[in-house]
Amino acid sequence: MSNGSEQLRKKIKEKSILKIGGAFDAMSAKLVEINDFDAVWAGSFAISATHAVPDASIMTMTEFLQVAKNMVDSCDIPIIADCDTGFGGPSNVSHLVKQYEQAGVAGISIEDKIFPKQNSLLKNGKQELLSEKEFVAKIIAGKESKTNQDFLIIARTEALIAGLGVDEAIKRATAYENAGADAILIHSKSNTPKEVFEFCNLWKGQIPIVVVPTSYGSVTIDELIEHDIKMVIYANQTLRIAHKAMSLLLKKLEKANSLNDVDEEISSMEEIFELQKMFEIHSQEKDIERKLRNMGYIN
Ligand code: SPV
Ligand code: MG
Repeated sequence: MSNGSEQLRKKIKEKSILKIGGAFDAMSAKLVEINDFDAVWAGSFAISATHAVPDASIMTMTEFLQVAKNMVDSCDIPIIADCDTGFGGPSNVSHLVKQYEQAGVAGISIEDKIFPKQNSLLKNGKQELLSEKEFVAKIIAGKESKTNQDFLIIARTEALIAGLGVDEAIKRATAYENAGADAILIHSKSNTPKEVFEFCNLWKGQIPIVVVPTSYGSVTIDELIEHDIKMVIYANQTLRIAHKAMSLLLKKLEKANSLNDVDEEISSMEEIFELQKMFEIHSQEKDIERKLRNMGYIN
């Protein structure tokens, strides 16, 4: 979808908050869309998990890009791609911005950690930050590589994740806005929204704030709106329910005497046919048949 960026900017202007659903492939992205979310988060944790590899800069840019492209091809809502640390230095960010923009992705997120990064919520994970200057260089490179000015570069600061405190997070976020970022993702691993709210209260910038409340799940939409947070990303719940549902099903199926023991619990073939647009083939076939008849190939 080529106007994803424009659509995303319009929603940011018009809505009090955007709900962004995490997805890991085209089907989960489609389900996010069908269930009325504003945009899709193509997260590195979930996509790495579906390849059964760690969320630690193991997959390559082209592998992540292919997954995002599949989502773009199957969805009409904007796709936001989690590009970790930008897969390298400023030249890598420059390349990825061109590639993702061309693929129809609405925006990307890059974070100020050192490559290779580890998932932010991993207990005792390595969470070392790049210098502010080096990350600013990446933002400049990304901004200068846009051809569509609506394409969003979300700068994600991991200052709170690295334990550096709210003042450092504000300092970095301000520098990232000045360098040309289009939004700030402030991430936190705290189990309350306190430090994120402190950040919001101190924030003097003009660009929108984005949060991923995985670790502070009790926070409400109303509280997020009160703190002027513009986008909330539910990053990995679809992945975790898929993992749980498949595990439960397989446990039961392995012990089952017949498939009927699990039939009630799973989606019907028709529901999947609907999602993959199987029924459209019928109307396309009928249309081709009519045209062939008009052309005299069929009586
Ligand atoms: C992701 O979903 O891949 C994220 C968010 O980056 S987190 O897993 O919390 O780091
Ligand atoms: Mg990630």
